Amino acid sequence: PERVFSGVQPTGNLTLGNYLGAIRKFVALQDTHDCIYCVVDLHALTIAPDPKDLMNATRSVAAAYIAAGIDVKKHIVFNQSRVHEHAELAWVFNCIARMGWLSRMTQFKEKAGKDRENASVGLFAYPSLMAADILAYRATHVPVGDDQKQHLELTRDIAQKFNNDYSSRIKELGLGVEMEMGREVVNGYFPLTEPLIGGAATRIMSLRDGTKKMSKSDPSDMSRINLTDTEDDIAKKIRKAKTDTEPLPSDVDGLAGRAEAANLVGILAALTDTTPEQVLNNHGGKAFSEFKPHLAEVAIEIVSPITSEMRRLMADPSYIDQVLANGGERASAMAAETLADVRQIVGLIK
Ligand code: AQP
Repeated sequence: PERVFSGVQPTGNLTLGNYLGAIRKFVALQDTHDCIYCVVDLHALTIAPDPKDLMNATRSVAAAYIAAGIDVKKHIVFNQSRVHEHAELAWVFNCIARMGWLSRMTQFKEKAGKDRENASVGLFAYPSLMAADILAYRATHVPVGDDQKQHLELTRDIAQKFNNDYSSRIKELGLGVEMEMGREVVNGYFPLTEPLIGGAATRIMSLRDGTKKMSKSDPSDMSRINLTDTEDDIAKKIRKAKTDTEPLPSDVDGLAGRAEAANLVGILAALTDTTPEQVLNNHGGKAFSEFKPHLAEVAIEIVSPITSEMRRLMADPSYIDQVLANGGERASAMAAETLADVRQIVGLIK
């Protein structure tokens, strides 16, 4: 069966990038898949957040999931730290993953900066924990933005090495299925998870710099649209978004070398579930002074109902806490089965 897992870090205000690149896709997958959506609070510890901010941000991501339309009865929503199996499996994976693999992760290089010696071990080992999040549920598909592609490849590498290293043990215990791993056929326990990266919103860029990802941790609030922004904030940020002075081109080839223009076109395409081609069919030739108010109107129409529902849910977080507790119980039951198998496979007595 196809099983979807994904997560968002509670590390600040969610952006339109997180919504279009991830949460909107989470919602779309609900009808066809069994879905598990996590608020990855253990991952957020890598930036040493203030404890109260972390708790608040954790509830806020859960509120965004619910407000965006995730059905918490049918699917599972919970916070990562509740299910101790994530941390346990991450340790096993730390012993599978190689230093070289993790050293090549561009997110680590970016976030650690120049002072590598001073980066936390947690930041370095982040992708092992992410692999554990996914594989604790033996998820087959993970909807993410383009920036997470490399981490997903690492998840596959970890699954593949685990399956190879323990192939005969997995067979002996009758816990695996035959899988093709490179040129060999082995008895695999973990699936090779597929990323789901697609649509117009794989990478929403900063409103101030079309070459940088829109990110919750960007120091400039004008660089992003937050899911908590007011309608006026959204209109202002789009009005002030950096652009060039040319009108919009009539086809996508004309967007080459125009990163900011391409970004605004991509945002409208993602918001309206169309393509940049279709956006340019309708808006090609228009000046930004005409295009931006339209984009703002559409963004407000989609974001505002989510913002107000998030605000309503956050006013009394008891419902959110109940959702997280209930989701945590259901997730625990599933992850516990995986860990029982893994303990047997690797030889840990319980
Ligand atoms: N700009 C983006 N465009 C498309 N998708 C994006 N995502 C993030 N930014 C964009 C996707 O959102 C999901 C959750 O991200 P995360 O919070 O786990 O971590 P991140 O990718 O590091 O996101 P941020 O906003 O950039 O956070 P900070 O600033 O804390 O590092 C992922 O699926 C991601 O691809």
